Order: sequence, then structure tokens, then C-alpha cells
Amino acid sequence: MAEAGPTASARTDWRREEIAALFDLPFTELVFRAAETHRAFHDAGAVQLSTLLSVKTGGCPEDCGYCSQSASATSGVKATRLMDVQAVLQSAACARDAGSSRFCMGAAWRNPKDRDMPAIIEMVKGVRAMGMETCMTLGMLTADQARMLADAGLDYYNHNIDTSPERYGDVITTRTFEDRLQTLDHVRDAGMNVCCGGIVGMGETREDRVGFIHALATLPRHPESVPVNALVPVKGTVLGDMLADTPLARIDEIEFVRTVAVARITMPESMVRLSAGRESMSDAGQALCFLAGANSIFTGDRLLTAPNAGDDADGALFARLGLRPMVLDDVREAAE
Ligand code: SAM
Ligand code: DTB
Ligand code: SF4
Repeated sequence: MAEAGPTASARTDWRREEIAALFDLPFTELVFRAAETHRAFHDAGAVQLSTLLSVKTGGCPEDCGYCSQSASATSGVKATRLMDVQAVLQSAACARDAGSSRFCMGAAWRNPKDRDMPAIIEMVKGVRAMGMETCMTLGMLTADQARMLADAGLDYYNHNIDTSPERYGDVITTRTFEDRLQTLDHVRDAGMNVCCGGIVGMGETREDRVGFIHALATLPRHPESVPVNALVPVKGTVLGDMLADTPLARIDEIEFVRTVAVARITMPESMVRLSAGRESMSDAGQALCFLAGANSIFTGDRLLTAPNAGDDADGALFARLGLRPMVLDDVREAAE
């Protein structure tokens, strides 16, 4: 079955109560419904593989409470300059050779400066020329910057809403939820695919998770890609330190799977990505996520700064579960 991005007719008028009611379903009923939706819209045996590279690490002026790269964190992550284009392309070639279909480049910026754009554009063009899909996450964009990236051929822009609108100000104070939405508008207006999701396990309530999914599922058009991250608690970050003291605040796998299932049901045509935090999940927990409709992962042994499961572990998991990587031809067919 051909994969497809969200059509204009996908339902975007979800009410909060409806989403809360989905979360409240008996677990097996919720997962069953999500699996049905998954099968109606996607090939449930195929998982899309994306690989991350941090092209500019650390020293970020934003104060996101979860992030090791914020200048306000004492995580020990060293700030670097923007990587050389050739080094980025070498890393992309390794990812492609390992079977990844999309290369996602992240920079620890509040926003890119105009002087950074020429190198960024070279990275997009170079990775595309290798036959991979391209994704970038560079912070806030102006309408002009979004157009420049689209003109360079950038396929996806990642910009997460991270949590519910109500909780946003508790996690990040240096920008607003509205700022986030504005960049997402610029990305859409420029014609790029949107990758937008967030983090669970930040000590939020179920109601916040409802608000988070509600905000995504009622965007004017569903994101093509929805990353659901489980917080990777990093020492020296506000949330990492807070949760180190209250281990019970961490999300349990069943609640994580519920979140994936509700994302799948409410945004049926989107790719739902089991993202950060997968390394510390059990195989059974990940299997439940795939059953509940997750159909994309980050591969390789590193995310941006945090460790990731790694190709050997993922190869073994896919063999155990009888899953196969979505190859580029499938991905291309999906986009048509
Ligand atoms: N600076 C850009 C921005 O914030 O848009 C891009 C990079 S930022 C690291 C991308 C996303 O990674 C964040 O929005 C957040 O959802 C996720 N992330 C960052 N640190 C995380 C952590 N410790 N655990 C889970 N997800 C995390
Ligand atoms: C997303 O939602 N998750 C990825 C990607 N988008 C850029 C990043 C996860 C970062 C995890 C923490 C780290 O590596 O520092
Ligand atoms: Fe900076 Fe992005 Fe980390 Fe926030 S999440 S501190 S914007 S790198």
C-alpha cells in the first residue's frame, strides 16, 4: 500500500474531550483501534528510518528545560561552530549506506543568522544530490528563510510544539507557543513538509498530553511527520535534575504507548515517529508502539547529543518483530 501525507480532508476539528476519551479507553481497546487506523492508511510492516546529525551543537541562547544544548544548562555539552559542509555530507553518506532514507540536520540556534544560510543551503543540496530526503531543525525561521530552504529543496522542517499550550511557559521562557506556530506557518507557506511533535515524560499530567495531541491534531493541516519523544533526562538540565530526584515522575511505557496510539488515531495519515528515549525502552515497549501505529524511528547510535539504540540493536529488533525498513522507493511513492 502506498504511504501518503496528510490530505486536506484529514479531520482537524478534534475536540479536547474526544481526545481525553481516547486516552481513557481500556488499553487494549485503544491499541486495537490505533492498529486498525494504522492498517487503513499505511503498510504496517514497514518503518521509515531517519538519521540525525547535530551540525551545530550547544551554546544555545534558548532555555528549554529538557535540553542539554541550552547555554543555561550545566550538562557539559561543548559548544561547537557550524560543521563544515563536506563533513556533513560524509556523515550523510554513512547514514544512506546504513539504509536510512532521511537525513535530519539540527542546529542549537534560536534562529539561523542570514550569514549561516549559504552553508546550510549547500548542506541541503549536497544531501539531496545523494538521493536522501532532507530535514532540518534550526529554530525559528522568517518567511524569507523558509522560502530559501524550500528553494534549496529542503523536504522537511522539524519544529516541535513540545507540550500543551498551557504547560509551554513552564518548560521554556525564552519564546512562546505562538512563536512556534508562526514558524510552522512559514514552513507550510513555503511548501515544505512539516515535522512537528513533542516530548512526554517531562512530569506533565495526562491533561497536558491531551492538550499536546489536541494542539497537533487541530493544526490547519496535520504535520506529515509527528515525532513523539520520551524525555531523555540529562543531568544539568532543569527537567533532568528535577526528575532525577523524583524517579516516579517519569512516564511509564504504557502511558507512552497510549500517547502514540492517540496520535495515530487523531492524525491517521501522518508518520508517527518513536523518537528520543527509545534507547531506554524495552523491546516489548517498542513493539507495542509499532502495534499502536508508530511507523518511523531515528537510527544510528546518536540522536543530537544523546545516545540512541544503534543499528545493530535495531536490526535485531526488526528481525525479532518481522518489521522492515521503508526503502526510499516506498518513501517516494508515498509522497506522490
Ligand atoms: N534548536 C532547534 C529547536 O529547538 O527547534 C532544534 C533542535 S531541538 C534539540 C529539537 C527537539 O528535540 C526539541 O524540540 C525537543 O522536542 C527534542 N529534545 C531535545 N532535548 C530532548 C531530550 N533531552 N529528551 C527528549 N527530547 C528532546
Ligand atoms: C525530535 O523531535 N527529536 C529529535 C529531532 N526532533 C531533532 C531530537 C531528539 C534530541 C534528543 C536529545 C539529544 O540528542 O540531545
Ligand atoms: Fe536550543 Fe533547541 Fe535545545 Fe531549545 S531545544 S535549548 S532551542 S537546541
